[in-house]
Amino acid sequence: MTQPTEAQHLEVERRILDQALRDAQVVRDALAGGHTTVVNLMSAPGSGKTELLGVIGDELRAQGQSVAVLVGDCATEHDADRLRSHVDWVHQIVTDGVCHLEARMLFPFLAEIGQLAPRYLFVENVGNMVCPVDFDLGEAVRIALLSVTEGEDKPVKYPGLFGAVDLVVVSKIDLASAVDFSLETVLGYLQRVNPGVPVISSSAKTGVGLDAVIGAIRSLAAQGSSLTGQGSSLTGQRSSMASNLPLAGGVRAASVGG
Ligand SMILES: Nc1nc2c(ncn2[C@@H]2O[C@H](COP(=O)(O)OP(=O)(O)OP(=O)(O)O)[C@@H](O)[C@H]2O)c(=O)[nH]1
Ligand SMILES: [Mg+2]
Repeated sequence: MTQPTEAQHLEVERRILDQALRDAQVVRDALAGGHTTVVNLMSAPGSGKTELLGVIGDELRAQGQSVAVLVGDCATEHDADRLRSHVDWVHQIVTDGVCHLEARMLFPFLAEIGQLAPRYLFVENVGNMVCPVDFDLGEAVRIALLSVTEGEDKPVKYPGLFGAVDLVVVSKIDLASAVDFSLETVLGYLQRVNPGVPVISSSAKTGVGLDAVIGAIRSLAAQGSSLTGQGSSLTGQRSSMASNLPLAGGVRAASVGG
């Protein structure tokens, strides 16, 4: 059997990504009427996505905003179980080993979410710093987490992810001194891959920075993002709106040192 040529391989890839774009539009169309903002959370495994969503859910609900979550993992329903008491609606998507979520995986839940019409639908992507970024889920806002224990250089090692988000949350800031974490170094690296991106350091355990994270999400949700809806391979096309967020400078200054 002959091997596919490079051109054939690229054509298959292009068709898959085109289909993924059409699928993302289905999600957008389904949720547009309910004024639901879809937020895609991406990061390495264990960087604190679920923990952060729990405290964000508590706070947004206290502010009268309804919150739904779809959470992706290769296996187990652990994260959905953890979030159940913190949000209005949650469902686990088990990908059976697939390293990212795709918009079509959201289809079975769209009717129910559409009826609920939550103010926010957070989608916790599978923990992975490479694959998720290529798949538009129909989100309006993209957030990357970087926990202090991962090392400061992740933005330059994974520019595809950190270059394609509206907001970076530096998580687990309560552990910063234990690992000699330098926020200044991270800010320098982020400046290279995503100039002007808002950066907020926070701890889901102590509550530091949470108000700022929620304020940023609300602000981005109100503005929308010009990053999304442009298709996959968003690297380098980050939103000029995000860089204009009023919080950017203040939060950076406020967050230094946790
Ligand atoms: N000290 C500290 N620990 C945290 C913080 N946030 C999360 N953790 C802990 O870090 C571990 C991983 O947190 P998760 O929220 O499960 O991380 P995740 O990104 O959802 O992980 P995956 O879903 O597996 O990708 C857990 O033991 C949390 O309790 C934080 O702000 N400070
Ligand atoms: Mg999780």
